[in-house]
Amino acid sequence: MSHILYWSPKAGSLAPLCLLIEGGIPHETVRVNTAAREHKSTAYLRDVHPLGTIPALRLPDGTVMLESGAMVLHLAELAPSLAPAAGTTERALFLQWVTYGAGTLYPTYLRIYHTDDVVPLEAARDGARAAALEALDRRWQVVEDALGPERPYLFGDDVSAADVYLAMLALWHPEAERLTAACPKVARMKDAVWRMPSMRQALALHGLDRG
Ligand SMILES: N[C@@H](CCC(=O)N[C@@H](CS)C(=O)NCC(=O)O)C(=O)O
Repeated sequence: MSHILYWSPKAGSLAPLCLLIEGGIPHETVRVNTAAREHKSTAYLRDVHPLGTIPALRLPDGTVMLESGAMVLHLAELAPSLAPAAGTTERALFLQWVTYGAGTLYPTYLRIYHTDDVVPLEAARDGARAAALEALDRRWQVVEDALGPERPYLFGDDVSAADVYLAMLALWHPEAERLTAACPKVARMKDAVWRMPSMRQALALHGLDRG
């Protein structure tokens, strides 16, 4: 059996798919039709993801893995060229950036796009969304400050799985021009990831290759 990635167009499956392709890891893909609420179906909740979210990754032995950040780290282990060597300072920072994406940036987007999940009072949601957007600015600035002046990626000229993950998260920014103006090095990193043939394929599957 190969890996099976459960995906949908606007979900966090984009980075894992790019890494499966880039790493030459045998895989299949299963589209989850969120418009038809397939991710909340009894079968999906029982057999794939108990919280009904996307992505999910079925490993070759049939075990289902949750959490996009963990998938990124796992795939970088299967394709070692996608991460700095274990035990080095660069590896420590690689782990930091993937976890930063998963634990700091991703939840900020959920505050913007799924405000009703975190703010029960409808009248408070606009304010909460504005506060989340400001938090997002501050959180991207940390990545901006870490990127070097000339070379596109976190670790110079060699792309890592952390760049791919952060590039996916940059795509989700609700005001792309605001991010590019405040964080030009983040925008340059995303553009470099976008030029990878593996990302072009992943974008095409997700229907995001126009623009
Ligand atoms: N921490 C999870 C978050 C997954 C997540 O919230 N995915 C969103 C799409 S990006 C989703 O499926 N939302 C649908 C819902 O919550 O019902 C991960 O990183 O995999």
